[in-house]
Amino acid sequence: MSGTQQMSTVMFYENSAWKKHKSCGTSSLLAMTPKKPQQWLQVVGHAGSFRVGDYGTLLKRFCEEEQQCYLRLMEDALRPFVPAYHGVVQQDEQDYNMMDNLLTHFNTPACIMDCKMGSRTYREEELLLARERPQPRNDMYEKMVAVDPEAPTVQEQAQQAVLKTRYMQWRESLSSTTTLGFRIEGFRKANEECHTNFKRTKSREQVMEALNNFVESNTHIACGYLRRLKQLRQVLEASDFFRTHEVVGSSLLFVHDWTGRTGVWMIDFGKTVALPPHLTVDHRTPWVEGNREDGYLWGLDNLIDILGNMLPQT
Ligand code: I3P
Repeated sequence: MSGTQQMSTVMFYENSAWKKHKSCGTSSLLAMTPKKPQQWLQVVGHAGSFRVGDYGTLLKRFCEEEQQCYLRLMEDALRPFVPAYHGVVQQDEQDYNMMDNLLTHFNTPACIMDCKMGSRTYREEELLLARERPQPRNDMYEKMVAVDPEAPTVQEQAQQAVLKTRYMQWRESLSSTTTLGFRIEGFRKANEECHTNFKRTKSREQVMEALNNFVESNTHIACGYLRRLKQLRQVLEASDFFRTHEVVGSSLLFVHDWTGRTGVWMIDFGKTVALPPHLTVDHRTPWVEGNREDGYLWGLDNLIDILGNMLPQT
């Protein structure tokens, strides 16, 4: 089901030329190999968004929305479930948000997985913008036809371009985002194999197969993840931050190593915004335009359920 990519396609070196510069994109699943500080690996997300910081920190290209989230999260019950935030630093005239490198306490090679949470991966304001000022994109059209040549409409074929929101919705419905409220973006296993071909991983069975592959059918690891996810759910349900924010495009980063140590953290808050004061969301109610629901907890419920079903039933 999932394809295997060579690491050379996703490995970056600190001094290599960065191909893409974005000020506010989400980027995930990045790891630094501690024994080789110059060597980076990034399995999914925007290339060029990260740098190694000093003292076990990670520098992520500055994004004000993300900074605001981290500042609030440092004061919230969710603090143990996000990387510690250390402020803004500048390198080569570029600002970065500095945070803990979550892999510091794991043995190498650590196994890492990125799950994008929620039933929606674009903000409501992006929809409004697409209506007011449509900007069809050829790169997204190309990505779409590479997966399914039949997917574009006649008009999109004529334009050789699709709107970003249309592309994002198509990605959601192709994967488990729409059916389960989360999707696997990619993972790296202990043997350094990277799996990133999950665009069509949609059913519970397919997701379970991929998760099993990631944990290599190790019930101790699966159990560790399950425990941590249940703790996270409890804290999310009590968190002021969570109650008052639309959490879109955010991921859960899973890490384990050969000792059996496991951890899960919330990362990527570039598209997470505070709700207007009169509005609250429960993160489980289905989204209709205007209600700002993101399906985050619905996705977490499903993830917990699937992981639980991978363990021997008692
Ligand atoms: C990308 C993915 C990213 C999105 C990016 C998409 O698609 O949806 O989440 O960035 O948009 O291209 P894919 O995974 O199929 O490659 P944002 O979450 O920051 O919107 P972009 O090309 O505008 O960066």
